[in-house]
Amino acid sequence: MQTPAMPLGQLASWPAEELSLSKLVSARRIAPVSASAFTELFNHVVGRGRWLKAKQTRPLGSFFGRFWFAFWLLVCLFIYFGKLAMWTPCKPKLSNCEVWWQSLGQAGNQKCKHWGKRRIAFSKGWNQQVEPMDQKCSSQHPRELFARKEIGVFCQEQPRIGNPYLEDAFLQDYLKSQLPTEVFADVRLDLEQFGARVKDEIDLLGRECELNPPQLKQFDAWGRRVDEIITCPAWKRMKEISAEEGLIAEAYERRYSNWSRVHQIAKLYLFATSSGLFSCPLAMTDGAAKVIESLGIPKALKEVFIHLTSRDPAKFWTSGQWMTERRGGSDVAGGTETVALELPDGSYSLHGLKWFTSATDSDITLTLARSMTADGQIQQGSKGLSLFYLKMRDEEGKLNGIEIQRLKDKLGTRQLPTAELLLNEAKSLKISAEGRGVASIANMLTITRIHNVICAVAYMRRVITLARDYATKREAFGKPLKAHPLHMQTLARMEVQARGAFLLMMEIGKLLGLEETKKDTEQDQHMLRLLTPVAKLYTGKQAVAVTSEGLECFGGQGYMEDTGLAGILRDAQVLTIWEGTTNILSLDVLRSLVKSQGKVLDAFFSTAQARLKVALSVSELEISVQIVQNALHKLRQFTQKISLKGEPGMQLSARDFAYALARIYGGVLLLEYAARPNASATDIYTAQRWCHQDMCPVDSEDKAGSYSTGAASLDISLVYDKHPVLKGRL
Ligand code: MFK
Repeated sequence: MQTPAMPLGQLASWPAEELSLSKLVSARRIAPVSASAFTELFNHVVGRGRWLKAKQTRPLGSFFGRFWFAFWLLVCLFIYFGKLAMWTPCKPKLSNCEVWWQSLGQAGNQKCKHWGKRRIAFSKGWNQQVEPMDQKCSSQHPRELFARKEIGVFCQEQPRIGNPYLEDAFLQDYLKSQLPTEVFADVRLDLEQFGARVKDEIDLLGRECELNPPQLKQFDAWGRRVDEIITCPAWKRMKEISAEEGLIAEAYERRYSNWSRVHQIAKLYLFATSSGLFSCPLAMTDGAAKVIESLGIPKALKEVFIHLTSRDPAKFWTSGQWMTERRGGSDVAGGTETVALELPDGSYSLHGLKWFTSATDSDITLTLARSMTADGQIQQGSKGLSLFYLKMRDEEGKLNGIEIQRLKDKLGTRQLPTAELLLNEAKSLKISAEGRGVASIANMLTITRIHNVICAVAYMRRVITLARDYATKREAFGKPLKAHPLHMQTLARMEVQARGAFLLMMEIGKLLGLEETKKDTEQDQHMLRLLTPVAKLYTGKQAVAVTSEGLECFGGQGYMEDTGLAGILRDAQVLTIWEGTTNILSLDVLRSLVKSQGKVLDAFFSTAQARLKVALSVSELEISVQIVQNALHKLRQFTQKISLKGEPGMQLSARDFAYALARIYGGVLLLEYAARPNASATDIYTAQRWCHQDMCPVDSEDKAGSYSTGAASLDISLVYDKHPVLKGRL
């Protein structure tokens, strides 16, 4: 029901005690008020207000009264806008990318405002230090604290990365202790500058790659088949940066002789997790350059080699490595169906379907195919495979007899174009001897497996860096996470794994550098052959374990995509399958044993024993050295025993055997490192902690009967236990 309009004049007759703001407002609402009428009201209030009436004569009262009215008006406005400010959501209006990664020191300067009891309290931006809000708010009324319940007032400061070189004390100390002084001076400077670039530029580009995955445009607007892989500008920029920084060139220029590989690996290690997966095409580019170099850089490939190892972004090429077909990527010899028909000019035309091809936007690729003889014959098996080189596009930019069927929909590595390709008259060059395809591409596999190790160690380092930073910012149960011993124990265990893996990675880098500068011994060659698959399989698995543990350190935030954390685990998962699964790599360890007639293992035992002697001089390391020596002894005994059982027994123990090699050699390297003259207490602690794992799982599993006669059939029974259909097929 509408209240009858009240003439404003009537108000003048009201006693001052009965006048209130609400009444005035109500009067303003119900009666049409002109400007003059409001002036009349204003005069009435200031003229007849209780306070004024008591204290002032009318002319003077009019002046103070106006002042008083203006004052209260201002207060009302202040309260009104203050409340509005409090309701302003503290959720940054930035893209996911900006919120998480740009705010790692650059953007996301959003304010969370809070109306305190006596003053407006501002929490700081996402990229600034936030004081504990609960202390500030403790005196506030709960209604005010959560006036917008879905937001509240608390914003957790996110973890951040700094210059990855400067933040990695272990890397710095390692390089200082290993590199010749003058090399270290150069390398240190380069890595520090590169680390700054990773922090300020590359990391943001990497995040952009993640948020803008590649797309396939198969047809143009007029129906023409174009098969264009559209990548984001950040991905293209990564290619330029890779050239500018000499991420491949460094290894082939060899300006630091055998130490160039260590330098390159350190740089790739800093690059990998921020690279938006550009680490993948770089791995294959390095592998292709290695294959061409190991072939003596044939005349036909000289230009290609120059492009692959160029520091000029305009000239730099990347390479793919196509090995996987529909029948699978492990059994390459059994699964490769692609055929190569020789053309009159001596080149080849390839026909087949490549099921997974990574970084398909690369400039060139190396791939396997079976040469077809003039009478249409092809040889099956490994001996029928040869290695071919081809360019992706011709001079006009047209695809070289290649149709891109689709881009793969992957769990992780979404930044990276992975495609399924149909080769239909793809013009190529045979670059291996006939039937030596697998042996020739093995050079590429060695390099890409080493890159896999680099990425694995880098992922461990990244998640630890973020988690340890977060532990200083996140509070639970009244104190920061870093003050909770159990949380710190978890991080310390991750750190031990990362350090052991790091030393394995660098050891391989040293051996590779020696091999490439012909400074290696026969023992070094055996160690490189053995340690490459060992480190690849072990670090790949550890990367998944450590990144998974690392995500847990962020609670639910670690599971969120927009934090950028979940992607680390998704991406790390590929490291166990790229370049061979754990089991395939375990079998490769056995292959190296068989091919070398046990010499790789002899090299392993003698190198390990010799390096352990250094650590014996440090009393705090004595027990750990004994543990490793015992493990070596058990491993030797096991090897002798299992070799009598022949192939099946060896296969069953292959994975545990490889794990034993990784744990033992990781222990050897950590102990030796902790025994150097200027080692720190944490170096010693790391070595001790590492050696408390099961150092020889192949021995424990053997004692548990895992390789006994009948173990394999028991495994089958367990896996298919009472299965309604499959059990009957066994
Ligand atoms: C971030 C970094 C990541 C990098 C990104 C790259 C993305 C690209 C993704 C991929 O392309 S994944 C492809 C993954 N596929 C593989 O890694 C292959 C896995 N399968 C194997 O490794 C098999 O064991 C293998 C293909 C090697 C088996 O083939 P065969 O023909 O049955 O092997 P065989 O007959 O034992 O060996 C043939 C020759 O190669 C022998 O030489 P000889 O003829 O002189 O005796 C072997 O000694 C030699 N060979 C095999 N593996 C070797 C090797 N030589 C040196 N090192 C090795 N690892």
